[in-house]
Amino acid sequence: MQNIDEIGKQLITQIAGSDSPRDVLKAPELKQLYGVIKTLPSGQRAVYGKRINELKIALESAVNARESELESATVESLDITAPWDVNSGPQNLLLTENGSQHPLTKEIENVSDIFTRMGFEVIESRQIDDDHHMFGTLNFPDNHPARDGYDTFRTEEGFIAPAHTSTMQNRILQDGKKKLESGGQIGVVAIGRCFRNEDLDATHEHTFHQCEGVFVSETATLGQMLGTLRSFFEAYYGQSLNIRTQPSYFPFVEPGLEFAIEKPASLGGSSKDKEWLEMLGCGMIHPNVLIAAGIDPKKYRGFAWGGGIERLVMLKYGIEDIRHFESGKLQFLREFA
Ligand code: FA5
Repeated sequence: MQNIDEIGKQLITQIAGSDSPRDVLKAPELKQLYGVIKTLPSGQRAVYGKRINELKIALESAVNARESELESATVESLDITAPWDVNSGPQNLLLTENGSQHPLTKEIENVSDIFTRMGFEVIESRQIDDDHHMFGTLNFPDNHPARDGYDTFRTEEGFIAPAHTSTMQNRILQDGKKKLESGGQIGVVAIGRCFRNEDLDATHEHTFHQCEGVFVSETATLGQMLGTLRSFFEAYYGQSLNIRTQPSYFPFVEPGLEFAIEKPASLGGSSKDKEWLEMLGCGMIHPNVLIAAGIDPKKYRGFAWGGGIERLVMLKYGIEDIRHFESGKLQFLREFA
């Protein structure tokens, strides 16, 4: 019995210092101890067997403790930030390539930077909305045919995937009300995804991005709006541009305009045949839209615009089909890496 205690102590000490503790259980001393049972008179076997069992349990728990100690030491020393050398690592792994920003992400950052420099706050638009923000606060009367023009996707619960970023107008106006009341002005640009259930072609996607601008002060004018838009497009395309507007109808602006730029020679325009490219819809914010946000239209006036980001980028880089953006085609994406 004394032998069991001594051998047990020795093995437990060995286990505690071993890098492969389970191997200690194969020690010849243990085999000898187990072998003794057969040689004992039957009266002593039960007591001896019980002690051997206790020893086995003690050794097993010492092994488990040591194994978890070793495991946690390994985890701690693993440096996941260490550079991996493709030549010294395991063979036959796929080589990885550096990823790059999606061209739209890059251009959205570019657009945001320009408006930020002009003094606008830039926010992201929502990706799920409701009838109230899509139509109600934007002066679309109930059952008005203009609602159908937006080809909206709706969930069974009645939510709407926004078909334009104008769904943000009421929120921007409500949030900025206090600024107006304390003598300031509202100047916010909202950028984000829009969704339309319409036929797809080279210039129409079901999912695309828009950039919405909202400006309100006591003295805002249409001239300021045209100046703001011209400055933006000239900064974005890096050159001076000819601009033109023509009347258009949107229930949430009065007057409503379509804003176009003349295709410059550097972007494929011809000096012989002028080509006018419609870039966005815009206008002076309708008094009913200001009223819906609790802003007095007799005291304040504002302008708003909304334009597609993809078409802006397509012109800049001569991209012929809008569907490339969402296609996930690496050949297309690598051109912007
Ligand atoms: C609107 O969406 C209005 N909310 C714009 C507006 C805002 C007017 C504020 C007045 C004041 P429209 O449906 O024309 O307008 O779309 C604006 C721009 O979004 C288009 O000029 C185009 O660049 C882009 N666009 C619209 N539908 C698609 C589509 N299916 N795929 C890609 N771009 C699109």
